[in-house]
Amino acid sequence: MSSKISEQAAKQKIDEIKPKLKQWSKEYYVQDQPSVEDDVYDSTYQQLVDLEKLYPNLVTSDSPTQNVGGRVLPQFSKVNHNIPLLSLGDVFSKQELDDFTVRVEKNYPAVKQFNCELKIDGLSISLRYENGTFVEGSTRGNGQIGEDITRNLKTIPSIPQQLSRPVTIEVRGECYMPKESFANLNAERERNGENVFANPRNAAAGSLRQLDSRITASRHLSTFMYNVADYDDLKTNTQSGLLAELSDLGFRINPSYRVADNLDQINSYIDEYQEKRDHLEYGIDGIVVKVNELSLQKEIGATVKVPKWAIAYKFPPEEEETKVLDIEWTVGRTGVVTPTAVMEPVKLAGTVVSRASLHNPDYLAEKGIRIGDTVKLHKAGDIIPEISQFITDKRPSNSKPYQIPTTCPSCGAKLVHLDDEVALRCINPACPAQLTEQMTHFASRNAMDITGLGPRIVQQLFDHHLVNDVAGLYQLQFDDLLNLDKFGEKSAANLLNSINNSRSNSMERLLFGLGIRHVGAKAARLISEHFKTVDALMAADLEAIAAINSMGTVIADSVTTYFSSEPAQNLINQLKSVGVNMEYTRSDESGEDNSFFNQKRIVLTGKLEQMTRPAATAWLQDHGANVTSSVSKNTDLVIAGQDAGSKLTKANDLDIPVWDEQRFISEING
Ligand code: 3BA
Repeated sequence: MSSKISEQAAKQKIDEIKPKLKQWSKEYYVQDQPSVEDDVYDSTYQQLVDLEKLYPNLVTSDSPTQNVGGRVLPQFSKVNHNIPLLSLGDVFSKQELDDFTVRVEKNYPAVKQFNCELKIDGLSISLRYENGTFVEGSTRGNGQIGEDITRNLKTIPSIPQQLSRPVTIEVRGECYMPKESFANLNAERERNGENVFANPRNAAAGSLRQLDSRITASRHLSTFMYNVADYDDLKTNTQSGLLAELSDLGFRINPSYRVADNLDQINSYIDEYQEKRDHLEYGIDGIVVKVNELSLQKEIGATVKVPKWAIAYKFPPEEEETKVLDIEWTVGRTGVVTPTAVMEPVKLAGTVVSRASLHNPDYLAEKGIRIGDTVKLHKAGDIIPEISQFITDKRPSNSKPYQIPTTCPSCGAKLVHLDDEVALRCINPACPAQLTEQMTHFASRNAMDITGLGPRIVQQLFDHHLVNDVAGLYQLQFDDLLNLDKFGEKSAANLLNSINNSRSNSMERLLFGLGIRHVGAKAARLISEHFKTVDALMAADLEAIAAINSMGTVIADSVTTYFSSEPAQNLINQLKSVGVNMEYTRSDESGEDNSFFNQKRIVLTGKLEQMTRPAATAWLQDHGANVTSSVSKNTDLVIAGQDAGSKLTKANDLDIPVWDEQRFISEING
């Protein structure tokens, strides 16, 4: 920064910077949607610090610099880190990594080994234990001051409440959201018209900063610990030994660490995990290389902010250029209208990609994407294709700004924004797209499980005016169906048969099938188990529903709102009159309660080859199993596919029965 800048120019610049920093801070903390990288925030913040130093009279009390700790949310109490959490220096090429190791080895010839670790795409946390008991957990914050998130961290299964020895210790590590949970969470948020998280790290951060820890609990977070602060009783003198010791104490550690004796071994570690990263169940954005010997770490020391004995090598981003051919708008079951970019297919991180969600009109407008634009595609959290930017100078000269539709692509009704939602919605209750989506959901496997009633048939039923709503399914006649495309007597009979069978489904299937906002299969089951009949549920008040298994008010509110609406009441009456069962009869359902899997806690891990993971999960849940994501002493069975990792190791350690996929399949086939 030039010290010659005039006071007037400085003031102008400050006025320009402050709102930006405030906006970014809000995006980062409140909306979990940072629009700029951390280093942009940091350097802009530094600019402000410099300008204010130059002209102290320009410092105002509302300046972001006057808020010690900078980006700390007010709702959580602050935690002072007695030993600060440093940051990691990073490099982006193997040359720079080479420079790092050469420099270290030159200045400290005693350095012989480096420990290589995966760099988990998560959020740094610090956990304090007194005499073996978990007492306080916090975020990294700015390294000095973090937020007290103890209550939320207590909901994470991999964080031990009690260690194996009564030690007083503070440990640091990464809290992350597995890729699968991230994809599921974003898909659900998109269906509900909510903002999606940009990556698993933001999703983890957002989940940890919930004021209601039940929400944190529902987010399937996990942890890997890798560092110890403030502990004199270490039995090891190496980083690799420390990881093993942390594991002994009861912490979850990432098993993929490796001690390297030279740069070649570091490089092969990098190459190996750059290959493997797509198959890991968590996102990594690089690897961390640390001097292995703890005494040497101490000797080498740190600059103000970063240790000089460790460095992060960041993987080059996997990006591909392609062209936007079209922007499609689809109407979901709840009326949310979402744009999808359709592109020329490209290969990206192992799969061919041609579509990427543009989430909502705000997002689309913000990115400024137009049809015909050349764009860069990457995968958020390594799995969800996303447009990262468009390349302005490749924009065709005749290109026009994209016009966001104002009417529903399905029914033509005017689209609206509810409250201050970013989502655009069609609120026409008779919108055909919504009705077909609702019916498809109603018929789906975890709902009424009507085999043969997929989206194409549903569409035809509406097109032929054979149904108006899901109750209409139960009045379909054999002859009606014969008019459908590619429908013979056999398929008509089969469909009628499965519709007929669904009449006697237990209540939780119906409740889930109604598609009430926030009521997933699990909530539907808990509610049905509790109230036993739809009538009892409809008569229940919000508190009674919220109290079930501490379900909370979000779901309860949604349920009571739904049943208080007239169309919903009419639908229930019609379903009753066509003979659909309204009672919880689950224990009577054949094969379920006496299924081997009933009430068992089961963990799936590794790659399944003959069925997808969601299909296996659905099957197990249908047979009464509780499918969980982490192995503990309460786990009854682990089903391990190919390349199973730490969960399998843990199951073996805990003597938990393990099946391979073949064994599972033969059980399915009876
Ligand atoms: N190792 C992040 N810092 C890490 C202990 C040092 C460190 C990290 C690391 C400073 C990862 C900076 C924030 C911090 C605890 C400070 C890792 C990872 N080691 N494997 C060397 O997997 N993301 N991050 N966290 N102290």
